[in-house]
Amino acid sequence: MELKSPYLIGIMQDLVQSVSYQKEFLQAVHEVLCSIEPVLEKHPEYEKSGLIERLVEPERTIMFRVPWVDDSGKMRVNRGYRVQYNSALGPYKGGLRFHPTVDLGVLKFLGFEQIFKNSLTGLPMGGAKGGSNFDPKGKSDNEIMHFCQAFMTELSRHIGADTDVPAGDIGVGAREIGYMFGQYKKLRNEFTGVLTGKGLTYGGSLVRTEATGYGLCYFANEMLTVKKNTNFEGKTVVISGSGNVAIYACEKAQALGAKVVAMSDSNGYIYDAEGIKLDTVKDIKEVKRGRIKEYAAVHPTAVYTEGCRNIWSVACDIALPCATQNELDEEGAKLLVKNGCIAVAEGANMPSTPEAIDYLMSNGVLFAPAKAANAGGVACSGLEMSQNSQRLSWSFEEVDERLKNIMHNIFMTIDQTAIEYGVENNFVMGANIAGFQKVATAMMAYGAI
Ligand code: NDP
Ligand code: 2IT
Repeated sequence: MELKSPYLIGIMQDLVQSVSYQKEFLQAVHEVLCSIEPVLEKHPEYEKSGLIERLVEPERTIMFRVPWVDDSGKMRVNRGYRVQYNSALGPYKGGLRFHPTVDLGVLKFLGFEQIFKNSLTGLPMGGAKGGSNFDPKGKSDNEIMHFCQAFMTELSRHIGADTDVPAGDIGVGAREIGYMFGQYKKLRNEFTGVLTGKGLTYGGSLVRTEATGYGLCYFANEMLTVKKNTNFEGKTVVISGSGNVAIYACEKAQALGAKVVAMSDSNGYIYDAEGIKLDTVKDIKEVKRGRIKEYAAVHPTAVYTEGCRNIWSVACDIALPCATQNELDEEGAKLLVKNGCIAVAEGANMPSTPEAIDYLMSNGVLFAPAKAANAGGVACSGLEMSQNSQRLSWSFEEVDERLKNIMHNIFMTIDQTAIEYGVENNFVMGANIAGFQKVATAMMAYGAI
């Protein structure tokens, strides 16, 4: 895709000049700006009020030192961040990522995407993202606790149930949320819904653990039903990653009648022609915090291949990239098309490169972009916030039903938006335009802020 509007070209050029090194951020912005060009044609007042210049700039960025002591008594220092991107629709909301690759560019891309994703959920949430370049791999429980407490000691000054509500992302799950929530509660002497993804005994919501993966499958299943008159039943599925999103995508895909044949981590992938035994994956990943390689030792008929990128060479009908950004490139997309893949739905954030997306869409593969397809996680976080405000907990069935409804509404919205703009089946444009419209309308209502 290429930009044509001089206004948007100017904004993109300024960004490229000022933050040329923030590659992922520039990639995310470029895609959104390309998509919203036709909306700007209808709304010349947006340019006059500098709407897009404001939209691409975070409202606030917090960067801080995180000093913590490791098990040998040595002082370690990491960098912590919170990018509070846009609060037009509600309190800042978005996950925290702990991974050595985290830097400002990565968090700006994630925070920027989160604005539109949260808008699509229909719930009142702004967009944010945060995290640290801390690497949880190989750290003891004690070290994780000390790091989380040190991280929250600073972060606690900047967040709050009505201000900014973080949650998990890569490297941040229930254990980390527990340590951070405990520290916040102690420092502020208040018990509020300041984080989501909490444990069930202290304000967490049923279904939040499963929500991103389940929501992804609800979305993909509906897309297949409406657009190709088919569904997951009897399909072969490949899922990259083996973390929170991948595991619960696998669980729901299997429940919907599909056979999942491959999963991965950053070291390599397993192929099990008989279908992945999810209990084994859960035991390795959730209980033992081990490597996916160990699956082949438990199930000798499965094959482990070193290196994660080749997972797309495994033949499938449906591919669900659920690991990390830019993990599916044009080469991977070509393999998927060659092997007859009919749908790709993104569980991870921005897992497909722009070239991969172009290739998939121009070869008739249904493509569900992350902003829409993985919105179930943050949507369920929004439901956790509602329950916390009410001081009530809803049943599994109730939350799951609401999640299904939200994913259904997102699909309908982006499908209809794409049709309205003359680009039927282009869900990238449908999602970007529909997500943007609500944020733009709110920002215009607020005037120059
Ligand atoms: P987890 O930390 O639970 O799992 C991450 C998985 O991705 C692991 O299998 C990990 O392998 C793999 N992975 C991470 N980084 C890389 C990398 N650089 N190269 C290859 N593999 C990698 O995270 P989640 O499952 O929560 O998140 C996965 C994706 O889903 C992310 O893009 C996240 O932003 C997105 N997402 C998460 C939501 C949530 O609610 N958790 C909601 C919406 C989107 P290894 O163990 O080897 O590092
Ligand atoms: O990318 C995402 O949407 C998340 N990591 C979940 C954010 C949240 O606030 O639940």
